[in-house]
Amino acid sequence: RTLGLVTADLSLHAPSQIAAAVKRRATLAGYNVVMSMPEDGSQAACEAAVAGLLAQRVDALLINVPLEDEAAREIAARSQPLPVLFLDVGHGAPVPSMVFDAAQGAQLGIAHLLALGHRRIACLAGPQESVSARLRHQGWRDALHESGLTPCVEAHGDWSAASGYHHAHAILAARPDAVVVANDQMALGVLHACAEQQIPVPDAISIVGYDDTADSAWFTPALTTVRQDFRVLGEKSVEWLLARLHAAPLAENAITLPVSLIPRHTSG
Ligand code: IPT
Repeated sequence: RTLGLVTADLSLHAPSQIAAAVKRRATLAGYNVVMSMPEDGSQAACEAAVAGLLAQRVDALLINVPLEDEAAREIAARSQPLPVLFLDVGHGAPVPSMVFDAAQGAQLGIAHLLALGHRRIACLAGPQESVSARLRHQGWRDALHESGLTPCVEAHGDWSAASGYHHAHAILAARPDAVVVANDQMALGVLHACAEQQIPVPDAISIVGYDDTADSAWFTPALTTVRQDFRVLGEKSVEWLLARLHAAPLAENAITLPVSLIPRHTSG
């Protein structure tokens, strides 16, 4: 009995923590997990990864790579008749999905900074090819707009700490009061740039991350961030597949998981 997991780059913290959580829950249920990591972000690469897992006779599939609606629909069709659940698609995607609430997460980060009195807010978004990155970015803009504000500067990184560091230079040059960052790894790069330029965090600038990966409480200073509970995602996604495998009629098709703000020491 085997579950297949198609996963985004496991050198990134979030996908690796999701994979660990999936593995833990599957083991508990007596299932083995086989993983496949597509070579790039293309639909073809994802389809090849799915085909590879189907050839290994998996019983069900979890897909944790960012996919546009049409690509997800095709992959779901190719996976039939196996149960398949998508973890990184848009809210209205025409496939079974379990996704974190990106609009809520974006709103929480902006509301936190506004409540601290910040008005010049910079946005460091994730890669434009990622659905979740776009939703977080749009959520920030919407939340700022509600207060009559726009981002004072915007950039797109690739989720890595190196890209956060690289883009921090243009962002810090715009002298923002605060930066919302689409993930904790990029926030780590921004913190490094602040330290280098001797810009004190949070006294001169506040930083809010996104993910709350296991290391984020150990950044200097400890990172204020939006928590996506990867353990809960791993548990619930495996349970969803198990319910489908046992033909439980109650399994919902589009599940949104809430996120929460974890205030630590990079905001003030
Ligand atoms: C998303 C993470 O928030 C981000 O940091 C990055 O690791 C990305 O995954 C990789 O695809 S979490 C995902 C379930 C939207």
